[in-house]
Amino acid sequence: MTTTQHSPTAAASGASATEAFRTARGDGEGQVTSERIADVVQAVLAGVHEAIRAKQVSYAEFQAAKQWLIEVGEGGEWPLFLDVFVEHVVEEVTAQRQHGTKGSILGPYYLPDQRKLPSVATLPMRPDEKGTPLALSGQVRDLEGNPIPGAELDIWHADDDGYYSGFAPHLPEGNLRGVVVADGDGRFEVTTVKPAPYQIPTDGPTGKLIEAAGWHPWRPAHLHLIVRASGHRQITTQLYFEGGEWLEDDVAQATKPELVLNPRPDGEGKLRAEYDFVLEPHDS
Ligand code: MBD
Ligand code: FE
Repeated sequence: MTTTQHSPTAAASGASATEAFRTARGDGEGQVTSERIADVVQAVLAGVHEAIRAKQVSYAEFQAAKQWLIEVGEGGEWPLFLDVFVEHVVEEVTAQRQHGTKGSILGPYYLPDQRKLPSVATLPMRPDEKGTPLALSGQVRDLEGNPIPGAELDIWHADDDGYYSGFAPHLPEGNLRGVVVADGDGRFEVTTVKPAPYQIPTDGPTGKLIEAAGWHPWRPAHLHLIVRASGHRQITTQLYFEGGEWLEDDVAQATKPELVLNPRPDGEGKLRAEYDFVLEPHDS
């Protein structure tokens, strides 16, 4: 079977991402005052107006932009587009006031309520799951270096073809997703397979824009994690792979040098990587 035969379409994954956002948005809920709306939206519009003047945008270009915006909505690609091109700056602003392990963007493919797993565990996967086995082990600690017993690592990532379960119809529900509960010493060891780099679907409006602009549609291979423990601020982050393709040129600009794993082969066909997480107290 060729990859194309079971490739999820952009529209299918876009619609799923929109649905996932509606049913379970993570951080970011809360009141937005009318003063704040006026202030921020005015600044956004002023930026657009200035770009139109600076670039001398024509009516033909304005209509093409309108057509494209309509298609992004119809394809359900607003979560994809915004998370790829905008979220990294919101994360950057948020991170200015944070301590502990560096965060990164959530992205469009988080799904809550995945299977809870013990501290030493293998993520749910197909019996014939392709890819290099990868074990990630480490410890969750507080800012003083004390272990945090029972901390949760909510993990999700793409498979060896770059697809996410829940957003690609050919994948079983919950594939390569799980919530690993650290032991009494905050330690964990989760086995999975190394994800492939992620390619923005080329058949949807976001992919078409990228192609028309002559950019590339790739994110480096990455693991997504939300690390949480009661009394502590949860960390949304991603881990990358040393030397991986697109690491220095992520379309979503979401990499940080502190978030790069250096996995070593264990001599038995498995890669082993270590990463320790540091959580700060809640509301600090
Ligand atoms: C991804 O897998 C991702 O992590 C982000 C941020 C955007 C699109 C796809
Ligand atoms: Fe991702």
